[in-house]
Amino acid sequence: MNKVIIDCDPGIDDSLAIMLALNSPEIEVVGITIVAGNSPVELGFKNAKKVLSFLNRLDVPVYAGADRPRVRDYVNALDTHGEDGLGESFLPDIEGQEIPEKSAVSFMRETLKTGDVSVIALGPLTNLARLIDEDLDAFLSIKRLVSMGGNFRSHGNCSPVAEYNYWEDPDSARLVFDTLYEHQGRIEMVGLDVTREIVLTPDILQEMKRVNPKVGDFVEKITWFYFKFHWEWEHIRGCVINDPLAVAQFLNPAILNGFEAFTQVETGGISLGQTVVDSMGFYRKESNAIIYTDVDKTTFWEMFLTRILEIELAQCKEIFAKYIY
Ligand SMILES: [Ca+2]
Repeated sequence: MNKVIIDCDPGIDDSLAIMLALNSPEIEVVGITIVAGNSPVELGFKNAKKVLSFLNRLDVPVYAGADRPRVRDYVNALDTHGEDGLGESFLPDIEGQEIPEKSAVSFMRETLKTGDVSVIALGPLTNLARLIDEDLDAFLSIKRLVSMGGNFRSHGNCSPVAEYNYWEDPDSARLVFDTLYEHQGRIEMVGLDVTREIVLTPDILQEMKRVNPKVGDFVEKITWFYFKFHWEWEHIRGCVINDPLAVAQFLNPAILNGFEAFTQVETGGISLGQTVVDSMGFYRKESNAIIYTDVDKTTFWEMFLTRILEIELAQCKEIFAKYIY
């Protein structure tokens, strides 16, 4: 069994990623750690509990982590995710679920030491940077590190060149990439080049509701606000769901393709948060990142839909094939 920690900032697409992960028998989610990002950390904690409660999986522990970026001021993304961080679904808080004393970083320190636990990071990398500060060995023991963040050829989503997670806390992202370089580690960067290909359209959502009303209605509740946002800003009919792709790639490494390169994150100026990918090898430095550039959309959607809707592949193909292209 592959053990994973999901480090996230739920967040609409984080919630979909948690749903995918917990419906995947190949992995055991040993804990969910929350970082300030899309939502402030207390709200992210509450939202994780709402999703776990929906999935009947309140047994999965949730820990609260960093409430602000390493250096810069915290800017939330509630304009994108709604004032409750879950698409203004205003689902009720789950009773009796307090933030535990143990911090996200303490939990990571204990859990990662065994060397057989991976991290799927779906928010800013602040918790991981704090882990580097507090316990470098534990950080270096991460079995596999998959991060939704950054971009290579694709334009940014909160500046012309920067993706939100790394823009929000570029200093932490920088430290994570630099530390991996120093210790011959790797981060798998699931950036906007590939996540922009994953668009949940109204057609897909409609069929999801028909096939599994309970799950479909829940997904509609949390994504509807996001649909409106995408129409207003990007004129996309549907919404880009970034985070589940990182989970899918963890489960099936054939979904994404890319290349290895030395990569750094800019921490100032007009390129703040940009991932500078040395794809041509100018710096003659060893790679510290796998940069994904191609996505097998059909395989992604088949995995996502069969698992969260709990349907067979044949049924999935029959219903959804016409909407996935
Ligand atoms: Ca996220």
